[in-house]
Amino acid sequence: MATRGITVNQIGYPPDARKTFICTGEGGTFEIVREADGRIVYRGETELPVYDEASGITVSRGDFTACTEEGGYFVRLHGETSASFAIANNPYAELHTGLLKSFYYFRCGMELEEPYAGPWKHAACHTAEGIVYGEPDRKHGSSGGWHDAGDYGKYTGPGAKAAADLLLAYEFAPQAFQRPVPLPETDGLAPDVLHECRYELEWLLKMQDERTGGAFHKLTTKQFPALDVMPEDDRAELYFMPVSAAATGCFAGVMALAARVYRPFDEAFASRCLAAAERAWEWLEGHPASPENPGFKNPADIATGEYGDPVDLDERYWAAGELFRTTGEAVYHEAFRKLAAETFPKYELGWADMGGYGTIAYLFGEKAKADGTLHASLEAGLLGVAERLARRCAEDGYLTSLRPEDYIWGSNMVLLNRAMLLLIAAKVSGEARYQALALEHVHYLLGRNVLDYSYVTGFGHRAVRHPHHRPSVGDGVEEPVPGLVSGGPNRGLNDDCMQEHLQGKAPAACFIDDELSYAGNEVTIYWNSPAVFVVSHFVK
Ligand code: G3I
Ligand code: 9MR
Ligand code: ZN
Repeated sequence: MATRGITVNQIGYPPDARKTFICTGEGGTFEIVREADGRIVYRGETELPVYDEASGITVSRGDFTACTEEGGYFVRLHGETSASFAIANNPYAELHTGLLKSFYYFRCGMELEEPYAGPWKHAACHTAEGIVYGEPDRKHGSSGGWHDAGDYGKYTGPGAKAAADLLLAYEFAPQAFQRPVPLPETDGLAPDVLHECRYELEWLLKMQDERTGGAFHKLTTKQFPALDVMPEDDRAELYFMPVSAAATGCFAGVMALAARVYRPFDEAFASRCLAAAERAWEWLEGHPASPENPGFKNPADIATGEYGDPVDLDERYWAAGELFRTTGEAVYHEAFRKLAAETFPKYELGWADMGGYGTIAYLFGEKAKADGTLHASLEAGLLGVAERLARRCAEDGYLTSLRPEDYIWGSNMVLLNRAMLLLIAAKVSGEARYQALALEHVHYLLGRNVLDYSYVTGFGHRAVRHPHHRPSVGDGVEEPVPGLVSGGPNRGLNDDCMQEHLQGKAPAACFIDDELSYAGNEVTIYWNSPAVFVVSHFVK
């Protein structure tokens, strides 16, 4: 399907939202046409064209906010048409369920059965014990959890980020999780998001070294299997790689968060999570942060994702903040205040920079218990970041906060993490415009971008179809597993496929829908999880 010059959110827009399409070039008089009967429901003029640095082209925007009647539509301009889209009361409900369901497809260690998985069913995988690296005789149960991405590794930091996003999504926007996915565990008692997340948390608990309380950095085979290998056919030995402070910090953070969220549903599980968090905290106390510690590095015989992170202050800060919020204990407050005085990013929600989770924990914890000065300064800092993002949105041709330099490996996570921050800022300040800007980021993800791609498999008229995702490549099913967020444009062109096809492209155009492009078109749990968080805020 050819790229269209007129781009829209290919799913659609809520009636009361600002509605904009973006087209390449000069624009002019446009029409909004109702699909059912070809009737023109609105006629307007595009705004003055602007040069979009990230895309390397001039674009024009057309505003049709005035159209509020539910229905299917497309944009027509100079005889060209856009993809069709809906104006609907709850347009993202199916998308939201699809994004959440992707975690079920990422599950490791159990059979994905046809009633839930449809054609993407497969046998149980990775059920063997893992070997503690360097201790060939020490083996442990290692099954469960979610595969990280297009590969079958399971990594503690990325798993903690993904689970945290889902738990926070539920805390901030519970209304979005009322419908069953459904999942094998659906019981009508706890919402499915908590069932899904527990699948990962139970695995994460296995990543805590029972001897020391530290968390193993990752559990993977030595090499990546070939691209068409189904999970159940990947039978190489699995290794628990050494404990790292970064992994232990975010392990403590997510377990303390889980203890709070699961308490009303399952007291015993909540207590297990809290005990695990406290034990990990003790490990951190016994292994203070040091600028000399380079963090985890792959040993010479290990080629899977490194997820290296030499700065662990942010993970410690998250752990302290979350333990304080959940327990109210002064020791964690004291630790948090000390860590807050150190210099590291406090508003990032990535797999490496996790300070934002600590800040959220402190800002949304019991205010009466907080240090007023610190609380106010973190709040002001967050709103300062949101203001900067808002200014960038105003400068960007496609209305997102991404600058040309932000189109890196996993740029769609940059996009979605920014939208998360804007939504948090909207909660903190009560400013609805931050929420509206977050929605502009969703529009980009779903097709309103220079490539006219919806970056979510199975959602939108021109969705990516060839993700670097082993099950999608190896299962013999034509359609990829649905609901997966692709990494997105990456100006670094860090794989051979991108190198071959994308030389000289503008940052936002550095993307190819090819299964060989692992640096642009892979999928991961921690690109899907901020998407769930963000879309939750626009679902009734
Ligand atoms: O942050 C810097 C930025 O400041 C700089 O301008 C830019 C220039 O290249 O680089 C940015 O760093 C990039 C970093 O991702 C950002 O998060 C690195 O170049 C880039 O190499 C790095 O890529 C990571 C990639 O692994 C390679 O290590 C991705 O974040 C990470 O998502 C990805 O993770 C892989 C796992 O290893 C294995 N499993 C699949 C997964 C997804 O592809
Ligand atoms: O498939 C791997 C993907 O999951 C990783 O994100 C990526 C970067 O670590 O590596 C991919 O594996 C490639 C390897 O690095 C180089 N040879 C080709 C592999 C893809 O089949
Ligand atoms: Zn598996």
